[in-house]
Amino acid sequence: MFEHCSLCFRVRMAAALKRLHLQETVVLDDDSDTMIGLAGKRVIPILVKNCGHPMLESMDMVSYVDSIGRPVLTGPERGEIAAWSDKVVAKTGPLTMARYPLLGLPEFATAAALDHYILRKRKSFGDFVELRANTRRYIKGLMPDLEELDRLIETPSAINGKLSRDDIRVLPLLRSAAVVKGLTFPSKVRAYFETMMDQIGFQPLPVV
Ligand SMILES: N[C@@H](CCC(=O)N[C@@H](CS)C(=O)NCC(=O)O)C(=O)O
Repeated sequence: MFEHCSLCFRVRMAAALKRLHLQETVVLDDDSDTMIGLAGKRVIPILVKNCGHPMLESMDMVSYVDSIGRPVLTGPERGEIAAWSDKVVAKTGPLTMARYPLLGLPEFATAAALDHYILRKRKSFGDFVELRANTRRYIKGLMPDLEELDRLIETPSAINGKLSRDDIRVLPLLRSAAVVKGLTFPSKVRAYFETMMDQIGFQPLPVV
């Protein structure tokens, strides 16, 4: 996993909700060899089951983790929440991608790993300094989506009133968005974010 990765956080969140131990290994961004050795290709997250079999799809990993013992993600799912998650990723990326390297995260612990990340993300998102310089514009673009989410949240401890896969879709995206200094969550979004992070026992990432 990478510490900054929201897909990885889906799996970590599912394990935490179940109070299951998940052995977490952070790889350096340039350590493709480890990923290829486990999964046959460069991909994150990878869940290696106790039998040694690797899983490569985060939502399959969530289902697998939830199937151990009594399931907790039993609440209803709403199409609006999945649609919200799908569309918001494009709006958070320009804000978050250029900030992750500033957070002192373990996947960027060497100069080579950090530069590897910057080079590959610069290809899809553009220059990081320019992205950060346009923070206000990107926040403005994201706020209507956060207001929409505010209207969709049913309770602070489960987006649809009872824990479901929709919580797994949304909380990791909020954890990522929360790294942006100057981005204020609407009140129900903030309450949901704080309650859920508390429920799973994770501190938010640093804010820059
Ligand atoms: N369907 C996969 C998608 C995985 C995925 O897109 N992972 C990205 C990281 S967020 C990745 O592996 N990128 C390759 C890289 O980091 O070089 C899942 O949900 O687990």
